[in-house]
Amino acid sequence: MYKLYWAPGTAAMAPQAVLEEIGAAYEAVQLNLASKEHEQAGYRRLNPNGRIPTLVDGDFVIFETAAICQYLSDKHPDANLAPPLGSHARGRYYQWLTYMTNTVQVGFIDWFHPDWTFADLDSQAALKAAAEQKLYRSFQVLDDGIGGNRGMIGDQFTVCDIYLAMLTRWSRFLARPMWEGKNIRRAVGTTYVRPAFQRMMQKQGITWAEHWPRD
Ligand SMILES: N[C@@H](CCC(=O)N[C@@H](CS)C(=O)NCC(=O)O)C(=O)O
Repeated sequence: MYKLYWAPGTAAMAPQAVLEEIGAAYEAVQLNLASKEHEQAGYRRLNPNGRIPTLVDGDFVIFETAAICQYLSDKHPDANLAPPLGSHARGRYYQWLTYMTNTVQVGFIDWFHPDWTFADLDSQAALKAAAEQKLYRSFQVLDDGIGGNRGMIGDQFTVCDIYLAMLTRWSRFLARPMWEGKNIRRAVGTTYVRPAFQRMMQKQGITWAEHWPRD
């Protein structure tokens, strides 16, 4: 049985949605961000960065959200959450997942937590402003990448779509949320209504509807 260390609305959304998609049994271990449980020595032995999420699979421990999602989808190929190895679609899947984690997610971290990089307030404000502009450019890249397709990887629902939905929910705090991109909005609109994604949100005690634009 897997064990997922999580906190509501964090990057643990994606691996928990993947666990729900594959129908695997798992124990969800909630960490209290306010009391900084994720920074304590016991958790740092699992995740030396003291970040959420972490997955434990027997005596194997893995951190980094995108890595956990890929590990789980590879272990459960029947769930069909990744294109076939060696296919162009698989290459595209790597491209978008890498872009979302190493560019977009990092942009969100700079926007939400400029204090993780700079101590002084002026530098924090400058980083946040720059991150926001970079995020808007990356939202456009994602929207153009989806184009007229159903989701990020053609018609196939993959881990990339789950990741995109997670990032989109985070963007609700920005002046121009990701759903302003019509292709992102269409793609994510088909993800957050999935029963697995809904179960993840229900288990995390988080919502979607009030953040989503009304037509
Ligand atoms: N690159 C890491 C980033 C993880 C990360 O920064 N997680 C946030 C939650 S979304 C966290 O641990 N925050 C701790 C805090 O706010 O103190 C990953 O994808 O797993």
